[in-house]
Amino acid sequence: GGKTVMITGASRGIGAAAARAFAAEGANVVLLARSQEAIADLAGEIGDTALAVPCDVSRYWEVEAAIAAAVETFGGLDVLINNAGVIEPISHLVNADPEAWSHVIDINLKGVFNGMRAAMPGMIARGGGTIITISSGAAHNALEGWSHYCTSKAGAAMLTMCLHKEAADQGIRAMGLSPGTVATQMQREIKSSGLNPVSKLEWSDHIPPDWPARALVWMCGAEADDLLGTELSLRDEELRAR
Ligand code: NJP
Repeated sequence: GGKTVMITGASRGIGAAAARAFAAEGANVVLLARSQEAIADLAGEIGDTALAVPCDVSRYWEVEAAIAAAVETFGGLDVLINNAGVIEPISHLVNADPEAWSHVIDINLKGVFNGMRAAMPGMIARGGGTIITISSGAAHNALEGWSHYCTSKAGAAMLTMCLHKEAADQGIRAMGLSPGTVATQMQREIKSSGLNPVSKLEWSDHIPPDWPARALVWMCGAEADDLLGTELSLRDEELRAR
């Protein structure tokens, strides 16, 4: 069979588009998210080469169990896409709810660590693998009301650099993808928040989820090796202009 690709946050948006794109390339896809029904429906649509595993990436043991299920079903894991992420509640630091703030860090940053930590041993044992983490223009720009999100994405970008430093020589291909402003539920939440750093963009100017999905497929090939330890940015000039 083809290679096996695990995608976190596969219930909708960029993750669901990535699942379809990898499946179209002949890969086995392992779909993780909290919404059981959505990932089960997507797996049903893709067929026998898809496995849905309900998982909250902020819980290490759930991620480890999901990887064990992937290995049991498909024989091993070749690619991990750390895509799961949240942005709500958007709020200025002065009003931020402390519990909610750290919950975002638990998903967007600790969740990325959880995926890397759980996937690495098996990948290294079988000669290597690719771990791509979804970054953001917000990793490199301070955006009003987004302190939790910016901090989590900056940390996740650093985790990719650390992973590359420690494990490139063991065959781990670590990279980030900053997807630009993509038409997903997250952007609808941002639009309705009143604290929207890209509010000038029309919905039709947003990148379709299929673009980052196809970029992820390309990044798994040797053509992308110049990107190892760094990230690829798709059209984030809207943020950079601020
Ligand atoms: O957002 P959305 P995107 N455990 O809301 C899942 C980044 N990004 O596709 O658990 C496991 O449609 C959630 O599933 P569920 C962004 O930061 C985006 O835009 O069922 N999964 C859903 O499948 C994020 O890292 C833009 O609720 C969890 C998915 O995450 C990635 O792109 C720009 C979870 C979110 O789907 C995908 O976001 C940018 C958990 N604890 C970066 N919590 C953009 N859209 O413009 C959430 O620079 N999920």
